[in-house]
Amino acid sequence: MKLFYSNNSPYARKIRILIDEKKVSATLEKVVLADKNCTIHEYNPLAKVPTLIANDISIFDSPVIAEYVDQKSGLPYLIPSDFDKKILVKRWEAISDGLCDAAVAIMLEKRKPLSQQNTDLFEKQMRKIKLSLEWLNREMEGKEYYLENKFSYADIAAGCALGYVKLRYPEIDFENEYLSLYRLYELLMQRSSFQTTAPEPYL
Ligand SMILES: N[C@@H](CCC(=O)N[C@@H](CS)C(=O)NCC(=O)O)C(=O)O
Repeated sequence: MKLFYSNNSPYARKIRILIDEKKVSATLEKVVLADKNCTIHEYNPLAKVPTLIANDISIFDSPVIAEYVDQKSGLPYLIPSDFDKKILVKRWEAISDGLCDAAVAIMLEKRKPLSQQNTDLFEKQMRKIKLSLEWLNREMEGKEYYLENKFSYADIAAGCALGYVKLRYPEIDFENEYLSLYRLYELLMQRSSFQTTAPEPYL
């Protein structure tokens, strides 16, 4: 299988971490989305990363790719097969991805000339970020990992969102405002899969 990813994409980082954690044999191809010669649209009409090529089809978006990679790579499964547990993990992924969506929306708006920027958008998206962080933090209280205190794809999804929010908003004081998330992120960053995929400033 082949994964197209870009350096700081939090959605693609989830899959890179999953591939690493599950020791999947895959080719990782970095693309630069802003590059005019980027050919990602040939594999994904939405021209987004991550995109996975496997068994002669392209697979997107990240929640679908994660299911595919986890199922095809065998034990240990990081997305539980038990339906109720799986829903817990997938809703964590939904909040985490939504957190990233809000952070990306603000970043794209900031790239516009000042006169064209929509200040209502900043407020609306920032509220989503704060409420989601509060929500995730509450759910993590008293736990080491989210699901049954065992490392799972829920932690990967939240960890990637936290990494991205920390990159874009270094001023957020996680240790004082979201202590349970702070602890989770510190724990995750001890894993080599998180260290080798950490987002880089200014990319
Ligand atoms: N829901 C998608 C989001 C993927 C996404 O938006 N990726 C960004 C990079 S962080 C992208 O490819 N943007 C290019 C574009 O929207 O044209 C997923 O989870 O895979």
